[in-house]
Amino acid sequence: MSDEEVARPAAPNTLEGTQPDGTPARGAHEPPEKDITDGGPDMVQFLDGEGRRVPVTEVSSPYAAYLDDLDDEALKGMLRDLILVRRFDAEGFALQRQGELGLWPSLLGQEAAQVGAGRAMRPQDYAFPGYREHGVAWCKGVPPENLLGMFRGVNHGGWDSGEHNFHLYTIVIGNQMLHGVGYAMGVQFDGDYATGDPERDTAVMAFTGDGGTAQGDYNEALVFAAVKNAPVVFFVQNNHWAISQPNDKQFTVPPYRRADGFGFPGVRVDGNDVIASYAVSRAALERARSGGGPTLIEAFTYRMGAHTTSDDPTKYRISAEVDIWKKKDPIDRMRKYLLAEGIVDDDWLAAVEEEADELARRIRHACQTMPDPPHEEMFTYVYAEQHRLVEREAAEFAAYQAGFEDEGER
Ligand SMILES: Cc1ncc(C[n+]2csc(CCOP(=O)(O)OP(=O)(O)O)c2C)c(N)n1
Repeated sequence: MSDEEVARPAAPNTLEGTQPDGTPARGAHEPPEKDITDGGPDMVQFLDGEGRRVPVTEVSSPYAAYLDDLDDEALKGMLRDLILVRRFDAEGFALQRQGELGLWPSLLGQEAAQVGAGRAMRPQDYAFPGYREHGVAWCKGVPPENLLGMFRGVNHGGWDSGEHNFHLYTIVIGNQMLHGVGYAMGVQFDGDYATGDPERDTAVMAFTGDGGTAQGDYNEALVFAAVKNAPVVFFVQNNHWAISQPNDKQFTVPPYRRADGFGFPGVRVDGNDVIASYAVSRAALERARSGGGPTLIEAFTYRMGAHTTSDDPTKYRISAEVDIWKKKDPIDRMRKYLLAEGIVDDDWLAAVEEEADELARRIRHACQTMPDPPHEEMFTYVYAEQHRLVEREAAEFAAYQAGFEDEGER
């Protein structure tokens, strides 16, 4: 041990040394105090951590029929989605580290929850994301490179929400739940639900994290959805942390059970099991489209990386917890399942890896060559129509810029 190490005082965080009250802290490699990796008997699951089909239970049986719709091509498509989305996300992270993006919120570990939900949606169904829903965006057909613009600071969103039925990312926690319910009520006013026409009937899916469930907006949205019987599915990705705040700082009753108090069903699904996420989402979306009203889905999952590239989870999270979740990896389990069933083989997997490399190259190039927008453009899309305040601000900004031109002439 070097002199420097001997002289170093115990770190004042809870991972080593002592806690603020003087008691010894838990070591980084001790097991978590309580097992947050077990979703309990209410959780719908079809594939275990090893990629084996688990027997259908009373809890999972209402959803099992939806798996019949998944032929080999659909299953392969889901695994391909998982692999490509993970690769896209890793490239976003790398681009941030290389100074090409200001920030990146990684979805590492949450791919299955999102791909399952995204694949269950029909083209006319509308998604309202937070800022981490890259997998849903992928399934809704948003070009992945377009997700980078806002994080690069060159636009306010980067895609046409109406074209993909995928709203712009929302940074204000929980706010998108209100947007989603508002849109769902619009669907009701237009009569675009419960007609029996599969091309017309529409549902909305609004996504948030566990932290979002503590927000006022979230709770207001659920009240409105319930009393209006709106065609909306609330999809909570319980990734166990809201930045540094664990679940027990956010609720005393888990999100899926709180749905009961609002007056609609809540279901907990294994968010690392893509086919379970798909089946539960299909059921909830069909219920919404046919006039049955809202459902809350809690996808029990884990944020494997940092909250964003600005965060350092080693300051508040013990690594033993992460190690347990690594064994529940959503891609490993789907890969094992499809290999064991003979639905994919090594050649197929190698081809998808090659496709992932190509995707990474494409988005890197797109990111680095994104043009800087004219400054005036920041005023262009604030409101759908002309707005006096925005016009005044734009004029003030133009005058400010013109001041620099004068300076250059002197
Ligand atoms: C209204 C509001 N309050 C606080 C923040 C700061 N903030 C950004 S992310 C975050 C935690 C969100 O956690 P969670 O909802 O679990 O989503 P996750 O990022 O884990 O997916 C907070 C508090 C914010 N963006 N908006």
